[in-house]
Amino acid sequence: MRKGSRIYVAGHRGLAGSAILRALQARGHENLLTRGSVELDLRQQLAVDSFFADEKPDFVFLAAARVGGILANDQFPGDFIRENLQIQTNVIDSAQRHGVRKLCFLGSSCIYPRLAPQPIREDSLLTGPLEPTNEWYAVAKIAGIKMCQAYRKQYGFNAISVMPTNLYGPGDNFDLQKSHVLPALMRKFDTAKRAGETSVTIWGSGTPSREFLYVDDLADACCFLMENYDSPEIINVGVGEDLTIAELAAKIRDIVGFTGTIEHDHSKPDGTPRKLLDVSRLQTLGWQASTSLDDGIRSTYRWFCENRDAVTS
Ligand code: GFB
Repeated sequence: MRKGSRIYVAGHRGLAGSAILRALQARGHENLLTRGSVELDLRQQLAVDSFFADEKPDFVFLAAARVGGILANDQFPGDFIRENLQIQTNVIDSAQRHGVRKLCFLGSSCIYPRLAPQPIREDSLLTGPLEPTNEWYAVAKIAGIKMCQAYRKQYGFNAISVMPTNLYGPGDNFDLQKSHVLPALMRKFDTAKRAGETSVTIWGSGTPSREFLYVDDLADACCFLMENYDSPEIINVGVGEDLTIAELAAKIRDIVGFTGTIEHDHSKPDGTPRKLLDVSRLQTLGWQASTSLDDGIRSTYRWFCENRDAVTS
């Protein structure tokens, strides 16, 4: 990517897309293309195709997706499978037909089998049953990976697929029903501290483990891979270590400064017991995450406090 290359970030208002946009701007890229969802509905094939025909981007980061936490995935399976299939099919197909030089597709660690050996290597894909709470989203993302591979094979289209672990950071979704665990717990502890409450309830048993990647590290990895990786094989992006939800809750509680107790709502799902990514392929290429979980949570909490009214209304 040259400084003047035309680079389209699909999903630039989302958690991952906004971080990729920041990373590109910080690297001095000046010819960045973005469209909000009102201006360009990526679920509409004709609209997407005329956008690519008119704007002719050179590079595409496909970070647009319908995403959500464990409950949203479980409650809206039809929306998750349909919208993700629509968005990625339209963007990948139009990108190939209108001469995009390279596309980076963002997947998710939930594409791997529920009980994949840990840490999860890239070759675990399609070796076993998926986690039921998010299989609809996972199947859509697997279709996106396969479409990138098929378009490379048939048309020589340079599309790479990047599999991030659970992301968090500034710009996350803090809706208590739809969000992922980290922003949800941050909001719950912050609300309880400010209201003087004595306990906070978290979902499930607290025993599942998750790995968390700060979103600016993901954006850095995506730029690095756009520059340095040309392969049909998927590649994991993570930090290489995980912790239980109970440990995460205790950490966020301490950073937020809540002093009460933590209760469990066992009627809510635990989801997959563990999903730690094997990041050795990415490390061999020369990239590793640089933000510790403590620093990442602190900076996300600062952002949350500055934007509390907007993100909790
Ligand atoms: O982050 P999360 O919603 O999604 O939940 P997944 C992770 C774990 O945190 C689960 C627990 O065991 C939840 O039960 N948890 C505890 C909570 N308290 C809360 C809470 O207040 N809110 C939420 N959301 N969780 C998602 C997939 O799975 O991960 C997506 O559904 C995607 O498809 C994403 O892949 C990265 O890690 O279980």
